[in-house]
Amino acid sequence: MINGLKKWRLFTLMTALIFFLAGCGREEISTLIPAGGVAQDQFNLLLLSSAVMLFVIIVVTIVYVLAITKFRRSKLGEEMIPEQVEGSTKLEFLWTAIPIVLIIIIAIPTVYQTFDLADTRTMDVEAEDGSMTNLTVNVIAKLYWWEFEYPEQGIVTAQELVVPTDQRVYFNVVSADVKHSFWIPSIGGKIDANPENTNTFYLTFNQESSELEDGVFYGKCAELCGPSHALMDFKVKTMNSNDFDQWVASMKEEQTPPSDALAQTGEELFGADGLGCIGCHAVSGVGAGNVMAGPNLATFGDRNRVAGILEHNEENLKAWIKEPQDFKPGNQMPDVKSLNGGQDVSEQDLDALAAYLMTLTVEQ
Ligand code: HEC
Ligand SMILES: [Cu+2]
Repeated sequence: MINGLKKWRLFTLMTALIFFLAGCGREEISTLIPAGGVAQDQFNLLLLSSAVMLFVIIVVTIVYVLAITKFRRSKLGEEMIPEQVEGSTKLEFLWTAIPIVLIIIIAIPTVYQTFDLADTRTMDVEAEDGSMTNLTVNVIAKLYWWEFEYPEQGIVTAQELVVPTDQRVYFNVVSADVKHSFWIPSIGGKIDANPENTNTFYLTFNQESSELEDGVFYGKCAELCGPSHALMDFKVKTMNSNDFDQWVASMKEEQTPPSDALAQTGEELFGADGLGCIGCHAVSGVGAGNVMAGPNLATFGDRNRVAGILEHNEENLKAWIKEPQDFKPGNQMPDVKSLNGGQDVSEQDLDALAAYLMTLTVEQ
């Protein structure tokens, strides 16, 4: 009975584990399916150290099994005294040397890669015409969202990082408040986002995100930063350099004003004479980082999520505007009622705001 119960428990545990581990296999977010050069290097290190550790486990297990099967007292008799090997130079030498060799096998590539992956010397190398040769993105982490500034291009976006494939992209990572950490599991990282200093590293993106099921890679905050830490997600769109240049160009273009009446009403509500959302949210892609209190919404219509977490549709958008605290406790956006002087905002007005925000797009 006890035995049966134990087996049953083990079975349940293993089944639970299968479901748990099944989550590890998603292309958009798995460190085990690297989609960039840095991720590949990090993954190779992981394989190497796992192989070495597995080797140690196998050898120890074999020795252990041999010891308990071959050298049983019941087999060898009560009187048997085994050969005494205390102080054996040969053995002492072997079990000192083997671990040293194993550690060297792990250490050399690890130390090499640690320095190589942190090598940002080529970051500021300028092309003949003075423009940067490499793309640099300034990442600003905020409670609980991400801002991405492209200083060379003079544009800024939020919640969705857009980068070209097949070239190095350098990142200057800072925080505007508490400590966060920038991590794109299938591409590389993590790197701390600190308020007091800038951390710099690079990543390469090999796969276009349009090939993925969701059309985006997933990024995360990897440093416990507050009640909504687990919701501090961002997305990454990777595209070939032509498409990227196109995206940059349309970010710089002025937004075409909405043509339908509902969205026009929404634009008015959004503005300074309406609810004043514009005081925190820019709707033009041109600009610098760390200026506005809220995410730049110039590409809101192209986003994959609302606020980084909710499915991107008007229902969720309206729910977010109404009560942001319901979705991300502790976030810095006021609810719409308080922006309206404590008065409830009508469903039509929320519809109008949502319709307007959905027209904000730079992708064709
Ligand atoms: C005091 C500044 C402030 C005001 C005013 C403000 N917001 Fe926000 N808003 C924020 C902040 C901060 C966030 C990011 C919250 C987070 O994700 O942690 C945000 C997030 C959002 C998002 C999600 C952005 C995304 O990229 O998914 C939308 C949409 C939004 N706000 C719409 C509005 C609307 C509409 C109004 C006016 C009714 C408004 N906001 C007023 C600060 C503000
Ligand atoms: Cu966090």
